[in-house]
Amino acid sequence: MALLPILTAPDPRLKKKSLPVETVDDGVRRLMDDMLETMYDAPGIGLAAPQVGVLKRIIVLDIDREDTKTGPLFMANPEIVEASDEDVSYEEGCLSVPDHYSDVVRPATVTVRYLDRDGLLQELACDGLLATCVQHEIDHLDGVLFIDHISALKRNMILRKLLKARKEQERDEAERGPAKAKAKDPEPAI
Ligand code: GNR
Ligand code: NI
Repeated sequence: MALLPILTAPDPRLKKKSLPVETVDDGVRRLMDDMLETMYDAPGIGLAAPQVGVLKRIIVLDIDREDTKTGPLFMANPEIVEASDEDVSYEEGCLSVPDHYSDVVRPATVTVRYLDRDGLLQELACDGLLATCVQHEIDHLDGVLFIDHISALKRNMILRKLLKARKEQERDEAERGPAKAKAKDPEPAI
């Protein structure tokens, strides 16, 4: 198993539509396992393949709340086949939009059809946080982030802040590079 780097917005790969998996083979299973490990390490409750730069329709989830304990869920080609008329608002976050949270309105319950880790067709009725999360993850497969569901004003503010934070980090790393090399220089022998 391996930890995979998580892409953060703005990144063009997060805006692309992912392609369906043809068969759930060992390669797909390995990616699912690496994604689950990456998700637990982050930590998060869901992760979609495009977040680790792989444009395939694969998601993993594990909700562990008092009311909902799912255990690890692995889904290839997930599809919403039923959604409630009733909507709910939930404060969402995203590992690809670090440190920002917004209320998003989505159907309260959904039924998702998918291929599991063994390639078997499954259907799962979801409510509560699981329903929100599975819709958030499927959005990623279509190049949609939770900030695409909020006002353009808020979205652009968040994207500007993310870009600024990234630039500051890059600048810090560039400054630390030579500083580190300096620290390794031998002490002058007086
Ligand atoms: O860890 C996560 N928490 C979360 C909280 C509310 C709604 C959705 C999520 S998913 C997020 C992990 C993530 O970015 N998945 O794509
Ligand atoms: Ni996300």
